[in-house]
Amino acid sequence: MLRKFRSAVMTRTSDVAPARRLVGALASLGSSLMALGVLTFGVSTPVSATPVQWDGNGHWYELVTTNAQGTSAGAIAAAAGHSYNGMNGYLVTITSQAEQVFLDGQVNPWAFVAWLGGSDEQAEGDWRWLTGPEKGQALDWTNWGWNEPNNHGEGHPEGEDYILGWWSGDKWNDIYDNYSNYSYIVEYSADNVAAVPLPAGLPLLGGGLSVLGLLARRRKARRA
Ligand SMILES: [Ca+2]
Ligand SMILES: [Ca+2]
Repeated sequence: MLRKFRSAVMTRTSDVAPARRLVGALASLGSSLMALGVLTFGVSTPVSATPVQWDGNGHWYELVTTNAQGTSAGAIAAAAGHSYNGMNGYLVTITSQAEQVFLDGQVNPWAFVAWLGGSDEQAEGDWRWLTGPEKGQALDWTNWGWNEPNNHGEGHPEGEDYILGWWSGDKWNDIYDNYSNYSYIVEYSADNVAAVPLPAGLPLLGGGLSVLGLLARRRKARRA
């Protein structure tokens, strides 16, 4: 069955590849993966594998698969909603061959087509990471498939400004934002923590001091 699913992934030839065709394979694959203890929920809801840590950078990675069609923007938001061991999640950034190889072997060995956190939405051909500690940085290392990125965008005049990994083998393809895809990978890094909020009492304290100051000024004004 794994071979059948991988073959469905590998035989796609165009940028408007039939994602729906993959859903059947995905659904049947889900039960097998659960039987293997890989996935933790049924495929009718988002499923995710247990996060796995890579020795190369200490980050953790989690494959999330859902039967709801998701855009790149949706995947970025969804990934940001994940947390693990106190770390906030972000849509994965793959910045080296070693990271790609780890993900291929340990996180997404089934080669689910999955959103990555890069884009050239600001300037065509200027690929940048939108997520994680690398946010705003150029993609120094890439893993584009043959003839990609091609900004093909058939039927999408806005072109192709986002990235799907494992499009062909483990290779990347640029694609339009609202392409319907079913999987993404969440990365967790201690470098990606939320801004430390003000202690809850401070705004109240500040407000209270302002009120006291106002009352004092009023008292003075009455005395004058
Ligand atoms: Ca990364
Ligand atoms: Ca493309």
